[in-house]
Amino acid sequence: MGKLARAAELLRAADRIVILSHSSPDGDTLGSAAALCRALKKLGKAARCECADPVGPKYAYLFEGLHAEPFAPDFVVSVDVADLKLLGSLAERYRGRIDLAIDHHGSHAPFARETYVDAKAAATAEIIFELTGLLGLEVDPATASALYTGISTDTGCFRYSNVTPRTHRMAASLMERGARAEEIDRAMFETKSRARLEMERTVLEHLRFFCGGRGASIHISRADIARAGAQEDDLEGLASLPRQVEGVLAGITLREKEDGSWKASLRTTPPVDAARICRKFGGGGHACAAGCVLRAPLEEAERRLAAAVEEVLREA
Ligand SMILES: [Mn+2]
Repeated sequence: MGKLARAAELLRAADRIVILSHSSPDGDTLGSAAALCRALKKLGKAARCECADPVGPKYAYLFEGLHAEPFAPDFVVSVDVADLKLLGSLAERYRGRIDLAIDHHGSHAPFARETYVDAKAAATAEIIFELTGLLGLEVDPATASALYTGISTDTGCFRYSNVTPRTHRMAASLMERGARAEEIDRAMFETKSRARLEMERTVLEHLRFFCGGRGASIHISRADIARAGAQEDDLEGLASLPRQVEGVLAGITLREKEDGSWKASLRTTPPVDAARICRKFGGGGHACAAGCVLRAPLEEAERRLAAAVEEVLREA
């Protein structure tokens, strides 16, 4: 397809629309869905959002006043979903029934009847904002806040390399339309649950350095998680902690699995290649972020990974 105007045309022709977000939803898939839902309702259509996983309290404001109406859809659109399997438990229900996919992942694996991907967009929310213009709609404050949420969360609050001048112009334009930027950014980036802070305290107690401070590791045991009362949400991004330390090129996070083995997440900075190290242990991933599983007691798992990192650093 290629043209966003075509996506607008398809949506305009539909009457009862279901909007799908990916599982383990983030601010972009939820913000995009909520904004599109509000826009479609303004056009007098029936619309509702669906996601395989519950929406965390942090994102509840996106859906305020949006009541999930029961109806049989005549059109299904996914937002920010790069692959059918990312729909989680909804994948089977909607396989072969998705009319349109709107996404910004360069790695998008087509699954919908028609697809619009803009890999230059920092967030799917940027595309949805453009789409509201094509639909001839004025963005109201609630919609502006939803779109701003998508853009801000997918850019790490405008810090990542995906940010373009267009991203900032859109954010400015959304603020002019009533997006509560300061409040949203505080909720997304400054606020932590008590359980999350407890987890940080615990993992920092376990923080160890090796290779003269160029490597660092932490671990998260099942007992630690239970003690903190932490949910999966509270653990998000913990693996990036060790590499945040000045001078650290390789950060290792070991998380205890149910069977007692340890899932390792490596976060590295060039010249250390995380995927290469993890492949030695039967895992894989990207150059800067990779993972593997070690069936060994914690101390041994840590020692083996540290040795692998040390070997790579010696070669570099
Ligand atoms: Mn996204």
